[in-house]
Amino acid sequence: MLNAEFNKETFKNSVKENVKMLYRKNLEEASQQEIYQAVCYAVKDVIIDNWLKTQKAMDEQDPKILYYMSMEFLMGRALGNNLINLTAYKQVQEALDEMGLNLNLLEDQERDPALGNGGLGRLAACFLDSLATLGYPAYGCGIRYKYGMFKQQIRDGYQVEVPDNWLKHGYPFELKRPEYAKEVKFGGYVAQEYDETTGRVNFVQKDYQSVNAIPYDMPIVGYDNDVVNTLTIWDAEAIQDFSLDSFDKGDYHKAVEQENLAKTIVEVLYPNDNHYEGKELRLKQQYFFISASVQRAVAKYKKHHDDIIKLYEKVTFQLNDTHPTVAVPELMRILMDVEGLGWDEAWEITTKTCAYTNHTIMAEALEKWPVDLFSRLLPRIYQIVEEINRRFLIQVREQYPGDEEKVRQMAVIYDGQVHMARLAIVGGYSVNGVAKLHTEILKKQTLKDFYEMTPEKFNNKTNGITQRRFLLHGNPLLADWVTEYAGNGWITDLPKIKKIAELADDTQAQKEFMEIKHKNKVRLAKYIKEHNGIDVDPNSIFDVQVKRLHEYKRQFMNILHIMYLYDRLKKNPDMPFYPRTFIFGAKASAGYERAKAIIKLINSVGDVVNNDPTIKGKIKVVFIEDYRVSNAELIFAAADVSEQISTASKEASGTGNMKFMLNGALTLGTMDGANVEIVEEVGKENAFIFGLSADQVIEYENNYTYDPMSYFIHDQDIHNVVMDLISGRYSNGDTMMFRDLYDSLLTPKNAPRPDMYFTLADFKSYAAAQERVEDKYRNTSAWARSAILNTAHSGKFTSDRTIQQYVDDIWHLDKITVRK
Ligand code: 26Q
Repeated sequence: MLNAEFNKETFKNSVKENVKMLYRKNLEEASQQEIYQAVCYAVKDVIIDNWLKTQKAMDEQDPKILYYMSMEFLMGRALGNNLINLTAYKQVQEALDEMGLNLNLLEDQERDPALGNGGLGRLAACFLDSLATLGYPAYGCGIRYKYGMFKQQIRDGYQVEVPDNWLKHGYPFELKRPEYAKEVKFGGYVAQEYDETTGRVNFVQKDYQSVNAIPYDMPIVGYDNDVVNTLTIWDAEAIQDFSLDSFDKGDYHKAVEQENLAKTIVEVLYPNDNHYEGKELRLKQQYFFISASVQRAVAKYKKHHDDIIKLYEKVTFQLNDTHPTVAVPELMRILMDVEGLGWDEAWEITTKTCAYTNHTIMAEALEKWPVDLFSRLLPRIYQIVEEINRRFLIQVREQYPGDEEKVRQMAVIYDGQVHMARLAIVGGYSVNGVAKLHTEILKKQTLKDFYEMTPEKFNNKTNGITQRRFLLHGNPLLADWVTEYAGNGWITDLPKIKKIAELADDTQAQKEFMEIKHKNKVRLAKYIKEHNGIDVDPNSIFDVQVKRLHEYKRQFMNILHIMYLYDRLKKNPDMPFYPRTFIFGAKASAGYERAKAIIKLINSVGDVVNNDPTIKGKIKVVFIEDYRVSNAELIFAAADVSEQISTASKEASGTGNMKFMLNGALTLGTMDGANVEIVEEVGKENAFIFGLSADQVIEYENNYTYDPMSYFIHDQDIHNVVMDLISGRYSNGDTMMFRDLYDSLLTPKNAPRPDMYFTLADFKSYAAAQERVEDKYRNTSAWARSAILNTAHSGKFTSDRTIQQYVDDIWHLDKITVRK
């Protein structure tokens, strides 16, 4: 471990040597980027030893291994995080100081590896951190996208997407492992060939195209325990380049096609969040990384075991949403076509190996693939899915004779489409939701029929976050303060943070806590000044909504409320008003026009409000460009108010809510997702809860009884604020600019109903909750007390707890021990 063996002088020398070796420069000549690279290689040196030791321990101890299959890993920067988990952060900071270098500035040289969209991808990253820290043997399996989540620029108030070429300078922590390459086959047809020696019929894919999947390993450093796990991400290379051989055979075209396939398949991450798009390339990506990962897992198992029948005793696959669901038929294929097992044996192994996590109940996110596309791209896999479906429907009809509605609701293949969630449920041993409320909705509504048939598969695993990145690294001042009063046990045992609850009524502690918050607000204000050119007052309330832009998350309601406040202030300049800085950060999926219109609205309102001297700077609206993991750490640390205002029932869990809470922000939110459990932990007097309940929303949706027009007609405040969308007030007189947003509330053109997300229904209760926020903030002591209690009661929301529950209830793993 770096800490134990850490020697400042050795480290300094290593950095100097690396600069010399990599760039033929000495320190004085090297750029910050070059020094950053040199520091990374010095750190990697230390990690490598533990990485090898962990590998060796796994070989010797032969434990059951988890493969966490995910299309997304939103890792964020590695340098700072690795130093934190090596418990070497402060020492390295000192060493660099002595060399006249600043660790924070060097950290800023690193591009965020952004191989994910939002919640689901970041959850995968937190899980890897917790798995390594708890010492569980696990691999993350994903895709090495050439371009990750796009970089967002705001030009003239509009979002512009810029490609994220994160590998431009090379990525110092990755390791290419060409010796573990796997071939992945697409297209062609399936021939049945009689094998005389075995007397069996073999299914052989012919005329296919294939690519070589090349794994790159990234180290996942556990906290202070010498464990280094691995995230494997797959790159694609052409299997044969323009060889004379294929040219001669007239396969020239095929060679070109395969070359293209390899290039396009890992080119870019689909920037959709909570929205399905049935693109062929997306399905290729899914099968590409799943086939490679399953092949590698089986090969690794076979190195130590000759009894493939017991695969599930040593291997388990967790499917992060339905995106990796082809793992089910792919494992069946390998067990039958490669390993020679019969259907029943293969099915028993597969259904004991695969487990599925659902992350959404939004209908538009449910993955369905047209049968023609699916069968053309994956002919053998499709045959297997057909057989899974055929056998499953026999069961359904046996259990519910004559009930064809059940078949409609449950068939894996129905109406010309393959339903991936149904395949994942049928093909696995566990189905879990990501917060209590979410799991209940799955059981009672979305997946009701499956729950009835196999209740034993269903379970809840409330999400969590890693306190190591989101407090220890992101908020060092608060981390030190907590440690001073409660010891450092919280770093690996977050519930220990509860001890600071004893300080909630202590005026001195309140003062210290608020001073730390203030310093973090100054740090963020500086970032905002540098990046937006806007001056914000650290004494104002920092009211923050950062998350992907989606209608159900209701950034629209937030900005409408700001328009309402501004209007009131204009009409009544002397009304009591506590200065507020409204901070937004959000990326909209590139093709999501309404989400983009909401970004434009936020920026337009900001332009008007921020530049209106008559309101004396009492309201500021800031849109932080390119919200991502690295600036998120600064934002959480500086927040007073955490906006978690989704339409109840729509946000499966949320995890930003937990990061804010950990950093002492008070939740302003609906009873949705994990907000319910946050309030349960901290007490509703330490949060601001408003709006329709999930049951009320679902009732409205089922009965079609919601009428936003009546709010518009009968409530003067609502009328005024909605009319301001088309008054030209925020658009230099252009009354059409926000017309679609206006229409969406009252008379939508392309939606089944108006105000799908109940913005007008919740508006007044949101405004009232905002008044309670202001009242409370005026009482500094009361606010500080609640803020301390939020941090104190965040113990449940560590991903360490989540992972331990997955281990206990689903995976049943044993810890590995890595010898010093
Ligand atoms: C599907 C098909 C084609 C293209 C893209 C997609 C796609 C990609 C990403 C569908 C959904 C997602 C992401 C979903 C997501 O992030 N869900 C969030 O998961 C979090 C972790 O469990 C929860 O906290 C959030 O509530 C949930 O919205």
